[in-house]
Amino acid sequence: MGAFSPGFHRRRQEDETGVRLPPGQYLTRDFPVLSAGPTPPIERDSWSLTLEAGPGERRTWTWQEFMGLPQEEPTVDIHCVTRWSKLHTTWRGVSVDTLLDGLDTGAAEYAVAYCYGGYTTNVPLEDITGGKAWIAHTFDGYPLAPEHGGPARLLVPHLYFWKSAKWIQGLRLLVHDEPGFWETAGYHNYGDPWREQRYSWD
Ligand SMILES: Nc1nc2c(c(=O)[nH]1)N[C@H]1C(S)=C(S)[C@@H](COP(=O)(O)O)O[C@H]1N2
Ligand SMILES: [Mo]
Repeated sequence: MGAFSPGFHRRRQEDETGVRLPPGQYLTRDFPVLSAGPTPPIERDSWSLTLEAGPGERRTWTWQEFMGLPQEEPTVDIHCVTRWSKLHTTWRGVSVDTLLDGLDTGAAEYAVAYCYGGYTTNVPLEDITGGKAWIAHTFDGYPLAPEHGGPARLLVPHLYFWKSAKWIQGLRLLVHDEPGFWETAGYHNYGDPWREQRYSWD
């Protein structure tokens, strides 16, 4: 008999409520910090969020305006490419749909999230619309900690967590795809954890 029974394997792939994990992931209860650079200091008073949808289609929200938008409280599973997953995480924030509401997105099919500190990441527009992505400012009932992207981060839980840009400053909608920081450094352009799209060759 092998050292690992099928039962053991199954317990590693599911949490106590039977939720399955994407291939190659393990469960963690803590919240690791993964940043390509230092945490940028950001005051809420000088923070703003910008949506660039094309010439003449540009919206900016101050912190107060942003917090005045309709808020949602998603509970989602998150999956980091370094193989940890965290299930049933609770957030509060504004749906990207709310930011785009009434805006003419024209021929745009892609988006780049750009951040205080310079990080960028690209996502197809359809992956951040239709209730699939938020600009989150609260985690587990508390204001999002600076090392986790506070004041606010993008949350795109159905893709690997590097797509969830911390310290988000804006979203730029594009007609052509424009790979971001990790995507130009060998990570997969799309990053679906269920298809294990970790690196560009996956
Ligand atoms: N601005 C910015 N956002 C970022 C990163 C970064 O370095 N800078 N790292 C990404 C990566 S690789 C991961 S796994 C997650 C980590 O988020 P966490 O530190 O809150 O766990 O943030 C993503 N968002
Ligand atoms: Mo990551």
